[in-house]
Amino acid sequence: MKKTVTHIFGVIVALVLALCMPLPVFAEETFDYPDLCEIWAEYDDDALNLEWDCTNHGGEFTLFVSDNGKDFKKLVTLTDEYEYAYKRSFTKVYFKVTQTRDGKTLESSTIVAEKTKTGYVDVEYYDTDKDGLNDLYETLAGTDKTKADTDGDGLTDYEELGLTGTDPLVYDSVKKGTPDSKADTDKDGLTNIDEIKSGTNPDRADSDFDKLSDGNEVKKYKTDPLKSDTDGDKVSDGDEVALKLDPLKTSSNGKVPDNERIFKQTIPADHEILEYINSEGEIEFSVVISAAGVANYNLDVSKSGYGNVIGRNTAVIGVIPEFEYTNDLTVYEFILGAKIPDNLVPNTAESHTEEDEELEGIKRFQFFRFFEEINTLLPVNTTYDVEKNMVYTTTTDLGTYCIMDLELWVESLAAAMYG
Ligand SMILES: [Ca+2]
Ligand SMILES: [Ca+2]
Ligand SMILES: [Ca+2]
Ligand SMILES: [Ca+2]
Repeated sequence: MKKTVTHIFGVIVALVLALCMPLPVFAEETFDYPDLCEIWAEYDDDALNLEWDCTNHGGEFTLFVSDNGKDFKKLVTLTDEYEYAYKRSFTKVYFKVTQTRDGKTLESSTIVAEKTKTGYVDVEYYDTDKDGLNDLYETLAGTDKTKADTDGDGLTDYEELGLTGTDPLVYDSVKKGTPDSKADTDKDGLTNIDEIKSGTNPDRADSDFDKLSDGNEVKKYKTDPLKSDTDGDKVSDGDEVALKLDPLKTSSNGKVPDNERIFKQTIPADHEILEYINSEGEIEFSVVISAAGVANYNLDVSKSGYGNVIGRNTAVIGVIPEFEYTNDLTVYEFILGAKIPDNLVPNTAESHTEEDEELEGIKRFQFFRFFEEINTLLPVNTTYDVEKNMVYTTTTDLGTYCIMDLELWVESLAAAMYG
């Protein structure tokens, strides 16, 4: 019987995985399945070959058959046998098996075999109570396969296991005294049953990731909790609320489209969106941006993909950042600031400062932008705040920027020319 054992339990594992649901709670805690007796069938040569297997072998097996999934009749009783060839004609037929061993009886899930018009026979585990969880899954979860809502809390077993993440065996598993349907698992202001009705995720406070909770969208702002930009003007609902725009109108003031409404916003060097490019003791970048939308939600900051190439130039100092902004939102002005740490301010090369005081101290640091179209770094406007060791560039074009030590650059050029 080795072959059958592998076969049926392989099917069970495949089936549980196919349901795309977390395994029942008991399985996560102990990885211990209850004693099972499960049946499967395959159609071959005009016979439906039924096979079953049980956690504990031996005993007496009774096979039951039904044509409606409810009224089962005894088909055959066998001792220590694990297969049976069913040869009667059918279009749709249901089976289950019981094992009687040591005075105890264990019943399998019901399977249903259905013949399609082409003669192919489809076999599935049956969902007796039609709650969306088939009988095998219910057996594994310990729920009642004949009752859609085992614990009577207003949520079906499927809703609890697949949607709300609540316990299908406990009436008030979230909050004592409150049925799970009326509880608010994700604390977003909507009860679990209301979330199921509105299609939102009962286990995530902000279903559409627009930074407004499902409850606030439905009750306060009347926005769509499943659409991050309800009015379709490219400014997300959360951005509109934060900027005091109207998330239900594409032009809140009736004149300028919301995605062209400019707000001047400062992103300091210690802001979390700059932490990829800033680290203590190195050059620290900061941003002042005049743009539509909430800048720190829409500005994407990373280390540039061109960094490896650009960084080969020994005159380039520090991290090479890249900035992008959400498409369709206007950027009016982008001021990139770089604070040069004290230890980098004194000149390292001594050859040119006497001749050119433009290369003295932080004034020798120049912003460059990488122009992808021509694969070249070109200098861009650079201003200084000498008191604060700050170097700035002002632009409208985001992209890859870097800072070059012009004195080192001149020196490397001279070395290349004169050897
Ligand atoms: Ca329930
Ligand atoms: Ca909720
Ligand atoms: Ca939301
Ligand atoms: Ca919008």
